[in-house]
Amino acid sequence: MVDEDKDMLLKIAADSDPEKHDKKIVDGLKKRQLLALQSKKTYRVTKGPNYMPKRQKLETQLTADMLRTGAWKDTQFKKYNLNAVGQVPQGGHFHPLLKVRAQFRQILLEMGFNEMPTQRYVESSFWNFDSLFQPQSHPARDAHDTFFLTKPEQCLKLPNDYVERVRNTHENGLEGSFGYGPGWSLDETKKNILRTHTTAISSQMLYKLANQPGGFKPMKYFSIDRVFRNETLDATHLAEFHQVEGLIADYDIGLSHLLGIMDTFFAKIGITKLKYKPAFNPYTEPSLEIFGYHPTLKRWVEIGNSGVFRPEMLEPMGLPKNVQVIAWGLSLERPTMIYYDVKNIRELFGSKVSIQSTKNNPVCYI
Ligand code: FB9
Repeated sequence: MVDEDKDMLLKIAADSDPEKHDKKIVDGLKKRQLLALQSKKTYRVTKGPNYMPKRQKLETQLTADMLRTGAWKDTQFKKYNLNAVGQVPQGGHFHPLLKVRAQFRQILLEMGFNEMPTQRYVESSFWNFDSLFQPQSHPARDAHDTFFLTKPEQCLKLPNDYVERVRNTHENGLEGSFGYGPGWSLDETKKNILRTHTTAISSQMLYKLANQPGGFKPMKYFSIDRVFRNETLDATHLAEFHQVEGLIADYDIGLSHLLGIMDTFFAKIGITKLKYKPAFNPYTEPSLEIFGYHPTLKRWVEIGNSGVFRPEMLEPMGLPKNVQVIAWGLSLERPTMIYYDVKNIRELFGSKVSIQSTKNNPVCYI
């Protein structure tokens, strides 16, 4: 090694920073292995902003006591970790009623029925009873069976010309029927109630169908929603239940079409053996109670009610005389209790239902 190299090596070593010197000279010395570079990292520890002589537990909850006493001012809180992964939810469970409602809705949609807008629980007595030709003296209209509202006690508006036709039909009937005689009350018809059946909506939909631009067109409707009855509560009855209702409005249809559509619907929910028993509804004639032989219960079960809407209901709406409407109804709770082997309806629906897991549903409801 010549003196010049020695001098340069001593300068570089003294600076301990080769980048202060000519890169070509440094690379030449490295290449001749006269110079080996080593990097050294050093740290200097100083007190940070959160330095404290003693480890202090950081609080994660701001409590009412801290706020009340002012202790929050001297409390160190842990910073939010907004990147933390949340707890994995333990999973929830659709309520059995909602699962059966979804199944029934799918069946009816596939059968070509259109869902009615039923998201309103309060109806006037007019739409719930009078438009269905249910007499104002009918016991079902009594406070023992129906929930009446006090505020607002009366509905605000009704289609006056239609109301007049309904009044006339209630008092005088149509040709071939006598009606219920004089005394029909406008005050009574305007009383607000919690609807006792979804047929109150069916009636409004049929009225709209009769008076739509272009006139009547055949339609199939369904609804699945809550209805309210002032019932005596027991293991199978609450003051409310979910009614499932289907109806078909078309030219020249009747009882045979009704039997056919019910055969199809009930077969799809697992009941293929049906029997019918003549019954009475104020708004349908003929009316039929429906019985089905349940394959696992191995017995006949009452599964619903049905009928052909009366002309005294349809004609005042303005429907053409050769249009008939057939309809049937059942509840959601009964089939659900059977499907899920629920003995007491209070286990299924109402304020006492546990949202914890049950023997049928190992996870809680959502
Ligand atoms: O749901 C009822 N029973 C039922 C239905 C399905 C079922 O499925 C089996 C597992 C496969 C099992 C049972 N019922 C109707 C019959 C009885 O439970 C009855 O005691 C209770 N009824 C309710 C009303 O009670 C005050 C169920 C509810 C009911 C009754 C009639 C209608 C709707 C719901 C109707 C109607 C109607 C009639 C004509 C035109 C339009 C609608």
